Amino acid sequence: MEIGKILRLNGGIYTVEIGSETVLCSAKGRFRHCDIVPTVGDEVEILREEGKSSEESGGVIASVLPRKNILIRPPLANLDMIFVVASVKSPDPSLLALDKLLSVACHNGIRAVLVFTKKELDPEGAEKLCDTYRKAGFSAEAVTCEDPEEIASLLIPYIKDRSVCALAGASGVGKSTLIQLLFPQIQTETGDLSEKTRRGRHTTRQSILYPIPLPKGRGSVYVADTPGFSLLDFDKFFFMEKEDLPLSFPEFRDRLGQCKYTKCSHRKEDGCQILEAVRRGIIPQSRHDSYTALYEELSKTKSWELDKKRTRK
Ligand SMILES: Nc1nc2c(ncn2[C@@H]2O[C@H](COP(=O)(O)OP(=O)(O)OP(=O)(O)O)[C@@H](O)[C@H]2O)c(=O)[nH]1
Ligand SMILES: [Mg+2]
Ligand SMILES: [Zn+2]
Repeated sequence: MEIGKILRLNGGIYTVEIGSETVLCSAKGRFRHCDIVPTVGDEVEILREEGKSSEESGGVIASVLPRKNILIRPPLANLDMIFVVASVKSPDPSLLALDKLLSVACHNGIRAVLVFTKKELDPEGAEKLCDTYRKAGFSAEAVTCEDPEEIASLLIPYIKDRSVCALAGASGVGKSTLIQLLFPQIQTETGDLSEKTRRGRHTTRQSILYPIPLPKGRGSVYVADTPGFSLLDFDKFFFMEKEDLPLSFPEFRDRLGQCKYTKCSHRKEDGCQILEAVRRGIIPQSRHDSYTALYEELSKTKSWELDKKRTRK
């Protein structure tokens, strides 16, 4: 049995990196009756199929090794960090979608760094967005594809040796463009937003993990390009119990447990320390607005629904 890493999934066929080769693998019916779905980023055990070259289906995924973490949307396993990408304009950022993604990352123990793209379209707006998120305790950078050197100098330091990182965000914000500018040896699909559908014409359709060799045989880092979500899809995606939500807002954490009521939901209660921090401008208003919206969304989700959605592919 050999161990490999899933780099992509296309039409039911997995591309698995085993040492220095890539092998196409199927998962057969093995996983149909359990909650585990082999996912890009997974470490897997592979059974080679005799008599077939690696370009054909060269193996079968026999098992998925224990995961550090797993995201359902975008579907990715074992992430060390995530660049949460939004454009300052075209498309306009949805802070709610951004905050939801940040919440999902924090909940799963994945470091999140914000990247605001297309800053040349609104430099002031870009700075304001960075300020908001830095105030909330995140790292945030504003970039433009017109300055690839700046992109590299700002973003590369976040990518640690041998780590797995992903770019995620709405469709058309420039995730594939960023990867292309950071790592010119990689061919990603990038495209204009079509006027009609507001989706990228060469939109990324699946999560793909690109291995990027480090110099002097130090191994690789892995960078994942992910399909941009349309906001409608993302709205329907539930992700945790509402009781866990406050913990997934890093700027809330120090104040939790200090409210007047132990069961404070931090929305409108008297003596709420979170609300007090919002009033004093310490916690950005937009972050609290997102918190309230997500809390209400999660309140409508029954836990059996959450389980179903959590295990759904
Ligand atoms: N003005 C401007 N346009 C940019 C910038 N970065 C990317 N774009 C354009 O934005 C469009 C979408 O870029 P992509 O990289 O395909 O976006 P994506 O996030 O990968 O989109 P999906 O694959 O659909 O999720 C392309 O036309 C890019 O040329 C930028 O800094 N400024
Ligand atoms: Mg893309
Ligand atoms: Zn409170």
